[in-house]
Amino acid sequence: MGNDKKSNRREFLGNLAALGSVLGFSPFAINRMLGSETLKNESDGASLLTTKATMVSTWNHGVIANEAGFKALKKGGSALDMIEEAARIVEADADGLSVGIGGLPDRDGVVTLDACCMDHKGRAGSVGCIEDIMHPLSVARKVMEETPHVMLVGEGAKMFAIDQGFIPTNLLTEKALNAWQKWKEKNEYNPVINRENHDTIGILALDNEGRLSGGCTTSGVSYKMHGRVGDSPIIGAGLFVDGNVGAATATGLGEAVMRTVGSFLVVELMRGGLHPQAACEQAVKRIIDSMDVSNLQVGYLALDKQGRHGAHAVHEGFNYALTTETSDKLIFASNG
Ligand code: SD4
Repeated sequence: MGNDKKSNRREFLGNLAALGSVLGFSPFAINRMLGSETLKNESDGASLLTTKATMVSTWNHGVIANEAGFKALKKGGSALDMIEEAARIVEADADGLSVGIGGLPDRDGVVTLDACCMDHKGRAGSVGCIEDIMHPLSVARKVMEETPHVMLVGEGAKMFAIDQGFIPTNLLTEKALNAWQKWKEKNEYNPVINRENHDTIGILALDNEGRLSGGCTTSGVSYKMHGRVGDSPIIGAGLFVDGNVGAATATGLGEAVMRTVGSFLVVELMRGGLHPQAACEQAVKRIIDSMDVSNLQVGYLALDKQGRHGAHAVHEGFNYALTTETSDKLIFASNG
């Protein structure tokens, strides 16, 4: 009975929202007219209002990632499926010296990967410093869905992946091996973060039901110390999603992001009412105000529940791909 009442009310609000949209009101205006309660689905954080699917992903490889994500959506996938498919295409690209196979190794010549994902219900999964597994974000999703834990690391993460049917693969390509050997000639311990370094992909997606999800997958900073874990698999640092507010992801020097719990900060600023763009700017400012940034880059990317996005970086050079059902763009983020 109670459920009937709830679903009648939902149907009523849904119809009202549809009417509002026919009359040309923006989703934001419709939400305001219906009261803030309608921004939330009481049970799982999904929107009651019809939303247009939107995806944003970091760097140039965001373009192919978003394309894969939208393919998953068209096959009936959720925002989380969009994230996973987007990650897999980039992780499987052996040519890119970054994510998944082909990623540059640590200073000992070992490729170790970090990844995580989070959905609109606030469920999260993560793997840190995993070796020999090409699709760490898919393993992170398994951690989220098949275990009572959030994070598995190192050998335990690899064993879990193998248990789940992932096939161990040599991730060190000849190209990455050559690059590492060249780096070893000088053997300077200085983990490299270029301003246009593409070590990571952070992906945020909103599906047509208003569900938000996010993912982040990386080989981490090149030539890092063996065992080093960056921000990318740390919930709240490299990624944070609140299904009722918005999602954010980070790229750049993980240590700076972890020290300021960057993605959580961006989402909390959106919760306080900031537009995703202003939220990213504030989070970057927090870094600039608290450390020497002359030698580090950090970029934030955010997407809110209304489908609005924003991005901002410490220095110029950070770009991201924005895809909706009708457009596809590669955009340079503001900086400073
Ligand atoms: C890390 N944040 O491991 C990652 C690296 C990165 O673009 O994003 N590079 O610190």
